[in-house]
Amino acid sequence: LYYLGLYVSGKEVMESTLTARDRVGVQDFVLLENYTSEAAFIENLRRRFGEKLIYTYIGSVLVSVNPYKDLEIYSKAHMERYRGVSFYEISPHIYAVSDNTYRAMRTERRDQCILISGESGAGKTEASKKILQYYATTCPVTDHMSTIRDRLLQSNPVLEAFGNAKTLRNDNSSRFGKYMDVQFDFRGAPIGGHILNYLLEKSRVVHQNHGERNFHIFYQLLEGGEQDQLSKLGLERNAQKYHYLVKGCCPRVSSINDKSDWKTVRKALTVIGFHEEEVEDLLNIIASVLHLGNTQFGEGEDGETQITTEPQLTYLSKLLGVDGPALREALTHKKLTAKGEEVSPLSFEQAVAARDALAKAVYGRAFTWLVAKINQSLAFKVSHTSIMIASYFEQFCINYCNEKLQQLFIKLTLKSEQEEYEAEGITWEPVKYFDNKIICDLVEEKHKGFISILDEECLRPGEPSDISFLEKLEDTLGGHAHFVTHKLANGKTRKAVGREEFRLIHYAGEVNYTVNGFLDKNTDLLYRNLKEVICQSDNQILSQCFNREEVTTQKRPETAATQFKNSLAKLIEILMSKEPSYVRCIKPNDAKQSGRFDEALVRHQVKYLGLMENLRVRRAGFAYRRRYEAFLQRYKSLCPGTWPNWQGRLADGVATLVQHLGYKPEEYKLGKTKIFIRFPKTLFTTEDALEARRPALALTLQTSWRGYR
Ligand code: AOV
Repeated sequence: LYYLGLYVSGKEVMESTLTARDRVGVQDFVLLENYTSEAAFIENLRRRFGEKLIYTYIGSVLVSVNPYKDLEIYSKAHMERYRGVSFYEISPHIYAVSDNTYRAMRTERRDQCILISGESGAGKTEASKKILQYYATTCPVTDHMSTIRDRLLQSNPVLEAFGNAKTLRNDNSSRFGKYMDVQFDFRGAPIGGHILNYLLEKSRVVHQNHGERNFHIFYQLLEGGEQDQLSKLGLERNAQKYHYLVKGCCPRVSSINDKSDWKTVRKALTVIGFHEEEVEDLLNIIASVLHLGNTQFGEGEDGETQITTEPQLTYLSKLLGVDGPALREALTHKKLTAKGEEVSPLSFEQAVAARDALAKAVYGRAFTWLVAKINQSLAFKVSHTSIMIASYFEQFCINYCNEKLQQLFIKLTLKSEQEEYEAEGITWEPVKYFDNKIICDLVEEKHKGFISILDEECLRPGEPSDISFLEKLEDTLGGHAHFVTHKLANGKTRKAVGREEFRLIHYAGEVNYTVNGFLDKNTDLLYRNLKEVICQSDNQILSQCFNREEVTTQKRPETAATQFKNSLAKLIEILMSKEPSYVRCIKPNDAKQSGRFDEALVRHQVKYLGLMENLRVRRAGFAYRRRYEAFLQRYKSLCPGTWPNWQGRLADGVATLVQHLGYKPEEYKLGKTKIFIRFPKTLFTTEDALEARRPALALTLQTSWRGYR
């Protein structure tokens, strides 16, 4: 009965996959006849997308296209369907990846990670939430663990409130990099978690582009906060009143309900275990950022810069828990070195910049504190096998990050292919592919790489500027095959690159970057005297975030790019120690609309996600592989010698079967546990033969369905 049941389970799937392939395409790109054709690849995606099939595999890599609407494929019943089932038996799904990863962790006892990549709005955050929900629902739990599980789930709304914002590309865009680690015990129950955050887009606190918003939490507090709470914070229930909230001219977004989101966040903070005082300190910080934004400067009688908004200053000193006069002094004067007491007055522009720097620093560090706090609540001391979920962002940094991940990805895919061939005793045929190490080196190499040059320029005495940085780049990198500026070797000008731009030729394509703002963003300067004032704060969160050590040391803080480079190196190290699975997310259109498939946009993503490269490596030798028992099980009815049950060795059974089916020697190879099929056509012919026989068989099989599993 078991066998028959398995067969039925196969049939159910195959109807929507292999035999209906003209209509819905193939469920695994390795089955594409013309696997090197990008057009065929995209056509397959488009067809499936049209049938609301948003998931497709490349071997074990899941490609996902954002449907921009709720498909009814995430119910508990769906989760059940994917439990304990292997990839090929059932249509592709994020739950299949979740489940396979989970089982691999348990059976192989190796740490796993799921790597989710794709551009902004492609569905990475949603995918990671679906994975978490899958584990939360399907993993065994006890009472204590259900607390951890709830906290894991509740950490999402909190992180999103503080770290996500409405952008042009995504109404709920994560503006920070995030890896989430879930730890499991030997029974496979989730017992802890850990979140690493990096590079929050702090500039958003003080500035937003047109059509974008600040972080959700500000609007949530103003919309949802109780009246007396707002009064205590000196806030009005009107986002329009706050300079930092209206730079993008869109405090309201139709797809977002700030008021109800506030309730969710408040509840989540409690579930995670935040004390009331901590929440209060946190809200004081949020409010102080808004007051900082409304702090204005003017000129005094002697031409000195002074604060012209007294009420703001009063609120600030109260909310930040610092001395008023000291704060006033610090907002209008600067002190650069630790030694000596020299302070000099700030110009108007400098004062504005110092104020913004303070707002960014306070918010950024409070965010880091928040993540640390969530981690404490999820902490489980002993190290255990874990599954990690990751997602990424920001233009230059993200492209560099992608470059690194692509390198790792190709390396690991090749490696695992090679290992499988070896394990199966099949000769490995080398594959040609583009190694993007040259571009990674261009960015990160010591002394002469892009980041080194940037850091050097930032720390240089004199008057470094974005333009002087660009010149330095030209001097050092000019002539590199992947770095281009407007200057041509013959003294002429290249029109496609602006005078304040440079172009990097990434493996995925060319990108022009404007050099403006690179220096500022990299140094992220906060004057010492402002730090000194905040160090004295009564606010518990701030006093933890700004410590005295920092203002007494002579050491330069690490630049943003170097920090990023280091955290990326750490990430790669973590990933190398785990068995990776991949989810590649694709955005079908820029309008956030369901049902629209913009081919040019998709083609671009297919390219820069390296999907064709991936498919080539995966398809290099054999299109398809299947374990003997599964293969035999599926097709044994096609051969009198193997039907109804093969009694001998599995390998012999498969050999008998394929001989009967007339497979030619060059079409397949038999490994130790699997059959490898070189061309999809071979498999399809066999599938069609099976289909032709199906009705008669299916009848006898219906009744056995229940006995399965
Ligand atoms: P991202 O994480 O990749 O962007 P999201 O996961 O936030 O993108 O997805 C953007 C929006 O697309 C979501 O808010 C949903 O409305 C919709 N969406 C995504 N995946 C699905 C799905 N499987 N089913 C239905 N709707 C979906 V960014 O965080 O910007 O890089 O920084």
